[in-house]
Amino acid sequence: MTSLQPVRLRDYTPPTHLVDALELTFDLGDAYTEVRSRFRVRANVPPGEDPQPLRLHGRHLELQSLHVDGAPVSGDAYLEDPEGLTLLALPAEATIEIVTVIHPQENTALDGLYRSGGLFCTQCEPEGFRRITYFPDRPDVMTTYTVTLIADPEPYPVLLANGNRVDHGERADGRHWATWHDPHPKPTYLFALVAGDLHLHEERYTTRSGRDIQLHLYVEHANAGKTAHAMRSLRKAMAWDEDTYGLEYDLDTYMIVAVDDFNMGAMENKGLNIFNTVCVLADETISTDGDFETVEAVVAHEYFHNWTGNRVTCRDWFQLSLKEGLTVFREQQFCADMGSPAVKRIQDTRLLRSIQFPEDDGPMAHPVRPESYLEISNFYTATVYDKGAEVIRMYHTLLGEDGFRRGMDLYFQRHDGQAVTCEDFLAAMADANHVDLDQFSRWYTQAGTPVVQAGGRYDASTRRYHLQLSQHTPARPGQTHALPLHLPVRLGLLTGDGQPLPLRLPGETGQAPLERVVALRDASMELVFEDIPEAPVPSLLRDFSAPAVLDYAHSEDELLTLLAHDTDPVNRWDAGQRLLLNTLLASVESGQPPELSEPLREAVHHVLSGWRTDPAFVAEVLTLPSEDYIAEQQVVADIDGIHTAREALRNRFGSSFADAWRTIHDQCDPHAPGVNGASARRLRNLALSYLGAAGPQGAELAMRQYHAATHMSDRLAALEVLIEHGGSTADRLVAAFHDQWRHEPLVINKWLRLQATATGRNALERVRALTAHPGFDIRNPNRVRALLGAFSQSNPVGFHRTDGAGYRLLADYVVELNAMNPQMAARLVLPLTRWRRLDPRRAGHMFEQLERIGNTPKLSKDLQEVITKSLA
Ligand code: 0A1
Ligand code: ZN
Repeated sequence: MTSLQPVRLRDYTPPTHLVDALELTFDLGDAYTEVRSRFRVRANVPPGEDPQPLRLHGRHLELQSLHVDGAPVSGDAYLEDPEGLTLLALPAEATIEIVTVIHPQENTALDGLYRSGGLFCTQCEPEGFRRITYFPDRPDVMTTYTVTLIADPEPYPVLLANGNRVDHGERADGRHWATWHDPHPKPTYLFALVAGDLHLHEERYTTRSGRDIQLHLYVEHANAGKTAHAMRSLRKAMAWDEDTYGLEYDLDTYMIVAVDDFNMGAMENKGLNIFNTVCVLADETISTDGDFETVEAVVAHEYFHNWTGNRVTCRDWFQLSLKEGLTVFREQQFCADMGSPAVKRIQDTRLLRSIQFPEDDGPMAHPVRPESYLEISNFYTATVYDKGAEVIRMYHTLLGEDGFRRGMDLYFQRHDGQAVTCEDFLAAMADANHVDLDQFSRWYTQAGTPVVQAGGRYDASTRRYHLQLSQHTPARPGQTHALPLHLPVRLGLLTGDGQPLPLRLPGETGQAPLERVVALRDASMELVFEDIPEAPVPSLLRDFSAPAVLDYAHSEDELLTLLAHDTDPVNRWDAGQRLLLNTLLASVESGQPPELSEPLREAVHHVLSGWRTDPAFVAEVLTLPSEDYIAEQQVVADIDGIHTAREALRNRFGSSFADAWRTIHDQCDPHAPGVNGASARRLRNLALSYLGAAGPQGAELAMRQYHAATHMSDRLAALEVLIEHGGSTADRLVAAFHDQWRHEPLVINKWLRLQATATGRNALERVRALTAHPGFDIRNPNRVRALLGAFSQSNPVGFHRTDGAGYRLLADYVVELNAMNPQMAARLVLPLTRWRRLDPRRAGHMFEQLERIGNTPKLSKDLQEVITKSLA
């Protein structure tokens, strides 16, 4: 590997030139596309100073012509290199005209202008625009766009770009064209175009101030019947943002286009959102409840970006979390309001612990605002997105609902139309509330998961409870000594039988609150609570009030009290998870089957008896911690021991509570409308999976459910049980399932995933065989994620085979994708980077594959960065 120079935050300099307006013309052809661009630049220097050279980024472009102020530019007036052009001697103001030729048909990286099915579409975030034409491709250069598309009308009747369509027509040669104008200045990464033959689902929406907006959702004709849920979600998101933040949409048309080849979930291009089909299409025959939730969340997320991302954007890519953390937080708030806030918060917590904590503990660890990168595409991570959202949530927790809103209002007031930094956001929050948040800024600059250590001492003679809280953040690569964070700890105290205690601090009079948010700012602090009648049970970091690990030695009794009585649903769930985790870890360590203590058994019965009140919450509490999460608790993961222990506990759960599971399966109504139906199916399918683990009757029940199912959630849950426990009939069902759904790519994704995650001795052979199946396509990211992503991330026993064959298989595809789609390759390789957490034999096999990938000729920057960091 050659050594490349990273891009560093500290080297940031403002743009040398500003662009006033950009006109683009795309002549979209079968063999190639010609891109004409014309823009006016102004040197961004104080009057009297000489303009600097102008850097135009560009990759894989064929330059046809280059004019400045109408005259061709001679070869010695610019420098050309593989990453772009530098114009050396420009006047202070100039008009630049460039013609390039590109080949979207050959663009397998799905970055820039490319083809998906019969469509032309684009993906420009973060640096795809430079694959379209030469331009300052950086988010702090913003301008208005006028875009003309020219294409054959028959294959491409629909021609779309950002903003409003201002003109269209036909040409003498039979081709047609459309011109779009976006009045909002934007950075390149928000540019988009689409051309193709698409079905349009059209509705109208009236904003709170009375503006009439056209909502246009475009899909391929075959998917015409699957757009209702996304459209409904969009309307809800628009109304929610008006109600919650007073934010309205700002163009006349809001467009969404679904494409099946997409590296990520969706993209918030101004007025023209491009979505992965997975995040738009939904109906009950092909989608699970989880899919419906994903569509609602992603549609809302992209819509919310219109203000947090587009109206106020990022100065540079180090500030990515400025828009992503904030938008994920807004999405979380929205989803909580649309469904169950408790269940949503539990899911967020689980995601952070199972994905982000390991990332922060591994070789790719980085702060929410990274300091350097080789390839920015590698930083669309759980840290930037989800820990970033937790950082925003902590402002909300510390400042309260109204204080947070004041900060948001000031942020928009100050920065609408600008490209800004995380400091600007923090300053708006601080200034609007007249508070000092300087220390809080460490959340942006320090990597690693902080540990909050707690210890309590009760003094019966003074009736005081002393709570000691301390924090430390372990060393991370490049960060030996972390400083204390400004960390909100939401807490309460319970009596032994579960009554909440008033939290009176020394000197306080009047009614004491039952819950407090304490700001832990030093390395340690002591809190004293008065009038405490008995040694209390502390409930700490309620609602997961900071993205931290809590280290407090709760006894089993204390956890049982919290599970049964805590007023905070996240800590009730967490107490249950800790009890199960302790049971599982004890079994892994002893090699003995897991023992359910009598009090734990009773507690589970008690939880189960409440299933009618909140089935989805009960399902969360009674879902066992994942194998990965259990492994995270060990220094060296015992892959097989964990699987054995967890399977044994599943079996025990199934048999010990069989009556309750059967009652639930009988009485939960999977046909109830709306969220109630989804919650019912959730719990009912958990019941089915436990019954399946307990014995053959479960498999029979699954068979009946499979044939009776009208909802994909129920069909898939049954098939999953049958694959694990149904013997040879499962093979026939799997084949029949494929035949039934072969024309629905979204269902084929599920079909691949189901087989990739099924355990059993021949998992690897099955996955290998599926790579040759016509339903699999290495060029399609959804298929790659469904088969290879799922196998490597969700089938620990299969993937971590001791002979290293799982690692070899993954590495084979990483190497193949290196040339084809570097972004996908760099994501797919991640499971191999965790070698330090495995036993020497497995670690050795992983290391070998990393080295092998590292030696691949023409290794992409994306992979170089991941491989170098993980071998270091
Ligand atoms: N900004 C989008 C995510 C996204 C990022 C990169 C992409 O291509 C490399 C595509 C989409 C979001 O947060 O929704
Ligand atoms: Zn986003």
